Amino acid sequence: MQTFFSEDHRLHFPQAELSGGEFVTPYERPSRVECILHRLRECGFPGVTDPGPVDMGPVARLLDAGFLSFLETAYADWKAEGYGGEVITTAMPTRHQRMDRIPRCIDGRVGYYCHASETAITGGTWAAAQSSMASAQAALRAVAWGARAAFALCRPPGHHATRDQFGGYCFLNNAAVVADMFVAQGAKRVAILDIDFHHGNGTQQIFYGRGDVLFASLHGDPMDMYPYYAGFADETGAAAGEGTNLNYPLPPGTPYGPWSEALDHAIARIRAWGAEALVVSLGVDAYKDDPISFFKLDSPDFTDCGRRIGRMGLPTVFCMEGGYAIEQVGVNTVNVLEGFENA
Ligand code: OKP
Ligand code: ZN
Repeated sequence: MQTFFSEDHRLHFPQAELSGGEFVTPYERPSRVECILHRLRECGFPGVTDPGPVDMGPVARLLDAGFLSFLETAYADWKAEGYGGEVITTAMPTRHQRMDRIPRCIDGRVGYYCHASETAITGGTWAAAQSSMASAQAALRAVAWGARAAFALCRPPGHHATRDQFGGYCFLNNAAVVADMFVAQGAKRVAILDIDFHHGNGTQQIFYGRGDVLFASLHGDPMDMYPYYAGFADETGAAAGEGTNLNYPLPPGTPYGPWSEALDHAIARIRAWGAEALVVSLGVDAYKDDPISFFKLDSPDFTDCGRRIGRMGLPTVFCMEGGYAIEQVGVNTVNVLEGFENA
């Protein structure tokens, strides 16, 4: 399968991430994708294609207009205020506070459009997030034109970004836009399978009330893990979307056995529902040595996982999400793709 990838991801590399009360070098760093590119080459995957420019039409159709214009000018607005550093929020509206007023000042706006303060916006973030989205859209086009599958090597990732909030290293929800583009092209039912270690709260939020896009996620139990306030099993969808949101929260230390049982369950539900196309939020942070995660998958397990996804027989777009064990992120990611191709 073809890979779509933009070098512009480099424009996003904040100096710091707030982690454990300290500023550390962000886990979500450029070397992650270099490692994946290296492994793709090593395994004889066809060349990597630059996606060309992003198409903001489908993005603007799905996401909040105020949020998009906020992202575009956040860094300039921050600098115009006289601030010296990168854009990091201090406050966010929480319970007992007003959610229906968008502050005028940049400090207030950043918090309004954010749900987690580990993630900084730099001068290059908007361009990088758009280039990540462009890769996802190019992969969608390849599949729409007849390829069985395509790999969008997205960076920064997207699945934590809601309709109107960034956070969790994510700015624009690539997988969500791809799913919505499948629908716009005539698919009646599209499934998103999120195998990243973290719950895809952004994707869930975007489709929670819709019956044409099913979202299924395997992830660390939010009682023990970010994003903490979403991802529970009783979140099943609302209104037209009732029954089309499937969460599989799993406890610390979960190995491949129970993880793959949850995967099979999700796959069976997606099949029974009658999905015509599949978007995979491909994170490999379920790996046993991931520095910020707590599952125990080993590298060969990712091959098996890819095989199970491949057996679904659906047109599939893979969108890269997380995976922070830098040495193994290439092997684990490409294992999923190889398993899929050899299914
Ligand atoms: C993004 B993706 C580290 C805490 C990190 C945010 C995690 C975002 C993960 N001390 N919290 O889903 O891989
Ligand atoms: Zn993750």
